[in-house]
Amino acid sequence: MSCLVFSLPFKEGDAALGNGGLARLSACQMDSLATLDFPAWGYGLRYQYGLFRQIIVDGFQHEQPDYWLNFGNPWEIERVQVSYAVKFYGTVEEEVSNGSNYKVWIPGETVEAVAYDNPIPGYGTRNAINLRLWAAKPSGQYDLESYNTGDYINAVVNRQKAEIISNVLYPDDRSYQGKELRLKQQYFFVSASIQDIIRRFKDVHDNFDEFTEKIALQINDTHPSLAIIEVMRVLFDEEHLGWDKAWDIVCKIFSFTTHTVQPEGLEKIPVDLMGSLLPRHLQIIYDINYKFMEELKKKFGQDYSRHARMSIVEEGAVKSIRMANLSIVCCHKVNGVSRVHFELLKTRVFKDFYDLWPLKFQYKTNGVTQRRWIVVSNPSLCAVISKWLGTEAWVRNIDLLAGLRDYASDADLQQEWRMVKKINKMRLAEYIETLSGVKVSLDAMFDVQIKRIHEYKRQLLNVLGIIHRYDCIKSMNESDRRKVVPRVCIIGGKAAPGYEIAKKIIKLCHAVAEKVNNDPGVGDLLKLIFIPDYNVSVAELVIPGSDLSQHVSTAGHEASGTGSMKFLMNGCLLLATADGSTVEIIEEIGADNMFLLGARVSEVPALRDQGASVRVPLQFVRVVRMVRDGYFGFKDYFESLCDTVENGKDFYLLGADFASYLEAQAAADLAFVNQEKWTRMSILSTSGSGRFSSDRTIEEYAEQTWGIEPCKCPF
Ligand code: GPK
Repeated sequence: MSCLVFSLPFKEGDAALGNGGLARLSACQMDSLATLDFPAWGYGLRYQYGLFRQIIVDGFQHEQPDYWLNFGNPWEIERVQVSYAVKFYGTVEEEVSNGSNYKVWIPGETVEAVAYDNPIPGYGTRNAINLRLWAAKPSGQYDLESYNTGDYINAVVNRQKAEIISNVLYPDDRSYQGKELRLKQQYFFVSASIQDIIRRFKDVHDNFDEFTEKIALQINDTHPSLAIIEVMRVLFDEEHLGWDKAWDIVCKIFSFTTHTVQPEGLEKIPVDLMGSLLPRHLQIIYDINYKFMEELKKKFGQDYSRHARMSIVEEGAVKSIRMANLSIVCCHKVNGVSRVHFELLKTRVFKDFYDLWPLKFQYKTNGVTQRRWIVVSNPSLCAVISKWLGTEAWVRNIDLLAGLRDYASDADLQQEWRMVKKINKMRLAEYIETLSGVKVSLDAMFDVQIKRIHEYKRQLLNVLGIIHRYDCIKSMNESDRRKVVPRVCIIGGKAAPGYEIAKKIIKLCHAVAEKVNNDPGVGDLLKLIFIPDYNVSVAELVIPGSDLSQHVSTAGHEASGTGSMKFLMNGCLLLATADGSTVEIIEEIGADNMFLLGARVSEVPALRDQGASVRVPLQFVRVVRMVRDGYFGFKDYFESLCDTVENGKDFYLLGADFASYLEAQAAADLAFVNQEKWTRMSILSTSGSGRFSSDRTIEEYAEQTWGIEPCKCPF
């Protein structure tokens, strides 16, 4: 039995407080907000256990808890004096005040939220913004009854249970199982943040007249969308502003970004759960929905199927609240995260809403921060860029990177560029050797796919392509073998603990690696490395050391993708489908400077309709057969994995795209042989990456969605 447990040579572990691209995007955006001098704060949960650590035992993923606070966290400031009571359960009662009826929520449980501040300093500015994370603590309000009746021990133990709320991050991105603890986390986060925002506003204002001018709240996917209802509740029930005034404020301050394409990825909360945990919120949701349905009737008459599709309440087997519909109804803007995503929102996912409110819908293509993804993670490249541009100003003004275009064919720059890549490849090769014992050749093309494991991201396509490459090498004569471009294929990513097919893909990577890496007949021509516990620190090491990176989701499934942008900035060439933000990357750097493959978004539905009769190349049939027949062992275990791509069940179209995938890989081989050409493409990738800085995304949000301006620190 082999067991790999690794720690990186860095000073501290990641604060792994998110799952994948969604949270990493926020991290980049916080850096941009601070650097561009915007007056903005981020709110989140201070999980004690971040995303699980992935360890690999005999090629299988196992999850270990990530108790990241073990050695303390020097970057946070605990604000014991900033804490709020968060209520759950209980009943709603009527109260008469000043001759009017009001609802009063009598909670059944109260938990305290304590603030931990994480300052985010901007680059080249005195501005620092705040990421305020909430930790759950027992409420300060003692349950006098149990203390008085002498059940002291139980009373203390029960108080400790409160801390469970912020204990652990749910590791399944985009699957929502209607778990009570998850909803509790969401409301805990939302209630504390809204109380904090309103308190900070009230510190300097006597009434709510300027609330909509001073405050803009961005809902990052639907997870915090209860904030909308919470503001409505506070303004209506507690501040007694009246329904219309409260509603007007809510509609003006909230905007929503959606990050998904799949309708099944949209969050739904069972009504029973909502009614028990948050009884007053459920009433308010019903009231909002009633008014919305009235509006629909006026606009579309008796089109009941349309009403049913658009309703915030889903009347299915399990009656549920559709959090995306709620967010669209209440927010003044709905943003997608790339142009392709925007088109899909308009024509498929939220078509009915787009018909009703076309002006609400916009998109802001995602971006990443060059400060972390070039300056911090690739200091050698940073130095070369600054030298050739004659300035470091690109660190704050990314558009300047375009200036490198003029030197893309310059022999001196090319040489320095290659040297940087070599240094980074050496660093990565050392890491690979320490963790796997495999020595890799620096002359090989480092071909990388690192991201969460999902069927739609098609890591399986990559592995099947590697099997094909292996199969070809095995059948070559000596002279053909001399023409093979050596490859080091690197795959990394975590599978959600309950996502069986994703876990099988990880096992297949290991099974194939075992065979290929130990085949003396293959040697340096092909190596497959699975990097365990992929996280941001690993990415900082891997991305600068990559030659090629893969972003091969089935077209129409990746809302945007941001990993590709990090590779692009680091001069790694992309092998990609025309999906998500890749379509815009093509416009910036040109299709000639990357390796495109696969069906386009518009072609996917027709291919799916063909089912089992879709054209699949023989090579595909052969490599799947090798896996099925047990060529890599674990014959029975891989059977269900093979079933997902054969016999008309290949929903993600691996078979249909396989020939094109192999062609793109062959084109990459050909380009790599010509190092001048490759280096030119690499320089053009970096120089064309400016549009994909989160600085641009944030500037668009500030102008088009929030209506805010930079506010320079006055001292
Ligand atoms: C989207 F809906 C979700 C989710 O639950 N988790 C997640 O990481 C990602 N995402 C998308 O998959 C990416 O395409 C996108 O770039 C990223 O969010 C940020 O928008």
